[in-house]
Amino acid sequence: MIDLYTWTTPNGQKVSIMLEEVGLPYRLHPINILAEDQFDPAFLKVAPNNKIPAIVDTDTGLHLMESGAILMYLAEKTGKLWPQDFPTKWRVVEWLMWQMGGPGPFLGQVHHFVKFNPGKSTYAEERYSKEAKRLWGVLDRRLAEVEYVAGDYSIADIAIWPWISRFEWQTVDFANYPNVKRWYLALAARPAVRRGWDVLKEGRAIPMP
Ligand SMILES: N[C@@H](CCC(=O)N[C@@H](CS)C(=O)NCC(=O)O)C(=O)O
Repeated sequence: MIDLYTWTTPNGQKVSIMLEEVGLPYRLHPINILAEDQFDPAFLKVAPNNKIPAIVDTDTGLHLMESGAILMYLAEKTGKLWPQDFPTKWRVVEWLMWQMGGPGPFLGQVHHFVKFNPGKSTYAEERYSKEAKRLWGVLDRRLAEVEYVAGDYSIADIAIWPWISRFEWQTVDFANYPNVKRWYLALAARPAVRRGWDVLKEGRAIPMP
């Protein structure tokens, strides 16, 4: 059994989508980051960085924070969505790390400055909006070459997709990124993605371009 500590954000949705894809049983522990649940000392024991997502695997006793590490752990535990043949394995790691270092932090800053704090820093709004478009361009060029970012559907797609699902906050126009659109719609049609995206089972619909 996996205990999942999460909230309705892209980093959290990555893990619930993965759990739904691989079919592992899990118990949901909502951590309302707007109510500062993430600073509860009990949560700190599971997630020393005070951020969601985190898991505890009752089979192994391991607790784990950081969504990229959790995706790799669940993939290795189940033998799914992370091909282990050399060097294919590293193409998946490459795009997973790209998400962790690029779309995660930078699209997060677009949400922060453009969506929630407009007018507070023109410099930050311009800088992060420009970076958002650059990152979307990188993804679009990659997806012009391959069906999924690392070839076959993998944890790399699961890491990136929830960030793209917040496109309405990111000052981008899907019309300029046709390959991202094709890929986005393909993942949005997957029942496991739909279930995992609506992690708190609120009946919310995935935004459609
Ligand atoms: N690198 C971390 C980032 C986790 C993260 O930023 N989580 C956000 C929600 S998406 C959070 O818990 N924020 C609460 C806070 O910053 O206090 C991961 O990928 O797991």
